[in-house]
Amino acid sequence: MSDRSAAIAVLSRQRIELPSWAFGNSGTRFKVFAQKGVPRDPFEKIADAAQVHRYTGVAPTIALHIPWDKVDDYANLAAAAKDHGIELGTINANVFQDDDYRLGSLTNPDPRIRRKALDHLYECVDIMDETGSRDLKLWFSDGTNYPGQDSIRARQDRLADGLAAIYERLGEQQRLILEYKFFEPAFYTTDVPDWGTSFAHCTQLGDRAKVCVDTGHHAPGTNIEFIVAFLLRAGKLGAFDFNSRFYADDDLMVGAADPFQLFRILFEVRLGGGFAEDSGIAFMLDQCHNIEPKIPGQIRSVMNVQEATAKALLVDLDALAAAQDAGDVLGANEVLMDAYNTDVRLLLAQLREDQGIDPNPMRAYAASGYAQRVVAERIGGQQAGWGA
Ligand code: LRH
Ligand code: MN
Repeated sequence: MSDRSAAIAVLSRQRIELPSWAFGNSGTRFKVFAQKGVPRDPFEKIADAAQVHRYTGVAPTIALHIPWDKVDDYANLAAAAKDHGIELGTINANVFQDDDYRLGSLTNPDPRIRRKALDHLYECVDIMDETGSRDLKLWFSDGTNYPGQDSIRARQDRLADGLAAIYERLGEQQRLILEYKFFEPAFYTTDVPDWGTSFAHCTQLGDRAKVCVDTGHHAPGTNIEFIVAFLLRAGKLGAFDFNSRFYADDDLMVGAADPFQLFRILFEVRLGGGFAEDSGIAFMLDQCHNIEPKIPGQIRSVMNVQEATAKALLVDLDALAAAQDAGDVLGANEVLMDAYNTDVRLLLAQLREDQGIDPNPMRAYAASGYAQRVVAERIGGQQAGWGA
């Protein structure tokens, strides 16, 4: 099978999960800009996510964030998603927006606060039981701002105890995905600051604990594809939160700031067997469209992942291995750059036609009139947002 037909096989079964919060208003500490037509509840977020799947064909699930997407009946929400042709995906816990978590959640010196945080995580697993979701994604804003504020070691002990308790609660088919981030909102220590800390905790917990690589959560200059290669080799890569950044956790569209980095990351995913149907890796977007329209922003982001994936799949592995074995440094680099410099947009347009969808998703969505319709319909009510 040529690289091209193998690439088309992988691309046709690619699945990219969308973040519900990308459809709500978002911003920075300076301003959260409200946009007309933004969803007011999880049902409208699902309707918008379904538009992205309708025009890309590869985004059939939406990740929820609790309590941002809290509803009385999650089975009803799952049914609404099905009516829109998509499904509910990863459940994201939120122990970073309550005054009680000022000094931490699972790592808080106060056992009463640790208990409160754990109860929220238990509630999230209850929700997974209702939605049929496989993954509980945990990101902890926990950390300190000043040296001496708390014991780094004691906080790790508390974290390990809390993670062990929630891991114990998971069902056979359920997984815990532990996300790391090197700083913010804490500015001295962060309790899960890097892949090594997440990897160590996940290894201690067991097989159903995996690491989440958020591409915006590394110190500048970090070689993320090395981390991906290492975690794949160890069988501990569980998920990606795709986005891009020029400076910090900018949460910009994936591939927008550094398309070459995204290509290098996805090439390591290919080499590590991450595109196999049973790899179990969740490819998710985690972005905020602070100033740009949100649904087209998600469509463009999905297309950026498709394009980087296609280029990674077109690398001539035999030629690369031959050059590497021969110590031909420039030859090996050229093989990779040839694939990266390949224009794959025609291949993807053809794939979409074969899937029975418009070859140009951005143009098709713009022509659908959906954006104008929701602006006209969604009058009043409380627009969704981070509510930070
Ligand atoms: C933290 C994070 C995490 C989510 C949040 C929306 O920065 O990446 O994945 O919970 O963004
Ligand atoms: Mn994230």
